[in-house]
Amino acid sequence: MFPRDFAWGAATSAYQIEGGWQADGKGPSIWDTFCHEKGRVYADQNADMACDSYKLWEKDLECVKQLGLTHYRLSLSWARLLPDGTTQHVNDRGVQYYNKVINDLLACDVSPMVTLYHFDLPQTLQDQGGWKSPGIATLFDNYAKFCFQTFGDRVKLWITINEPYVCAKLGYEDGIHAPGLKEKGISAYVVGHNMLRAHAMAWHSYNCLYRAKQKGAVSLAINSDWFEPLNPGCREDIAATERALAFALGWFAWPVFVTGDYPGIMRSAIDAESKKLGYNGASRLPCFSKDDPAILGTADFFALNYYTSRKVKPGGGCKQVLAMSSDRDLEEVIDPSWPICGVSWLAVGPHGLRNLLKYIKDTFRNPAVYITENGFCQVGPVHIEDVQRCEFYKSTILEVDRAIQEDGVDVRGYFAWSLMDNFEWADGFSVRFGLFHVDFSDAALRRTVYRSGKEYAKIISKHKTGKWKCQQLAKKQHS
Ligand code: GBH
Repeated sequence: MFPRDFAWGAATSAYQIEGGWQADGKGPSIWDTFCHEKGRVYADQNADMACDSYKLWEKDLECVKQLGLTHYRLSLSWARLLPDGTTQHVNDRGVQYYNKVINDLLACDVSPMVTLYHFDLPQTLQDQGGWKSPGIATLFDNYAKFCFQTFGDRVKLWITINEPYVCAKLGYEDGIHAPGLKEKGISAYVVGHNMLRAHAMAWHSYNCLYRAKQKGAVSLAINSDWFEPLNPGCREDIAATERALAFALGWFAWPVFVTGDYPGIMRSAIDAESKKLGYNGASRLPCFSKDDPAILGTADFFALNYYTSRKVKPGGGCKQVLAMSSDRDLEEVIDPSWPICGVSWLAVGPHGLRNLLKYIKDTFRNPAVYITENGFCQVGPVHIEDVQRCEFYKSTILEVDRAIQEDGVDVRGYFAWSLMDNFEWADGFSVRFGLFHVDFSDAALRRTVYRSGKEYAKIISKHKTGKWKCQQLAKKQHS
């Protein structure tokens, strides 16, 4: 029982699939640099080639068609379009590539959802300070306007930035994503701040310059786990859970959807910790000034990337170091009954997605929601008959159905991560999220559907409605 015109999608991102890292005038990105350093990525792998989608796009399109998707979410490589990051120099062959992808999708009745930034900053901009520098917001805005101008006649769903949380925390706090910095307790907040400013500028540009003509919608993709108290009767565990949600979902959703500023819980936790450690000076969590673009209201829908759940209790406040983990001060527990799949962080509590959707409805003023990523991986020997992942998709989509029918959440679409196996960041090719298997040892990088891909196609064909169903029916009647 899914709403009419529900979007049934799958997602990928440029660096994870395209390869062609130096092809046809593309500039390097921070992920090219990061992967070419020793010891950064599993087995020192890189995505110089990846799924070679820059050359093999038509193979990807076959996969999209085989699943019967109504939507395909992809990201643009900033450095492929603008090799030095600025609009001073446009790489026409990059433009041609994405034009072909978008046009081919539309020719098959598949709507593109396009992400402008999925972790791959042009290296030249990193060299000028990257996301730590306030000037990045204007550079991003220029890039965004260029993309709206070039592709917006055909693209109606835009994501500015994918997972600012991951960029900030894994890139600048933990150092396990590019650019690999470990400036604990400081830089992640600055980066998150500049990402919000950049996102808001781009949204305002779309709103003022393109919306009337192009009639699309713009948001940012926010990732969050579902959190619940370890002991639901314990006040400290409940407070820790609120803190966990504020530091993940709230960090970006609260400013955009509720107040234009960070959650109070987050600021007071950070400031209290600064005081405890004798850290003087301005709040480590930056403040928005009157010169900043208004942040509140800069999303036309809620884009959620959801993967996993945690139980939470207080951390005990005993770490005497400057770090986000000290600010959050909590301990996360995985319920042993939640199925795991080989990566330490991904345990599936199928109820988590439904709960998070309900929480979003109640906390962020009942927005239209697209689940822009959700998935389950396999690690180790490949199983084309991936029964566990079939179960995962069935039970998860059932939870989405319940969120819509029973909780009244306005969910507009679901995007599986990912269309095909690809470069899983620091885990390289060792972790497979695809609905299609990619044989990375085969020169042709052959794509083969998994059983979970077939299962997802079945679910889609059972539920899809609207123009897609009509067109299918029309085709049937003609043949
Ligand atoms: C998404 O992030 C990304 O958008 C996508 O590109 C990626 O391929 C997909 O997930 C699958 O991972 O290593 O223990 O520090 C999802 C959110 C948050 C999940 C950070 C992994 C790392 C935990 N991610 N988390 S750990």
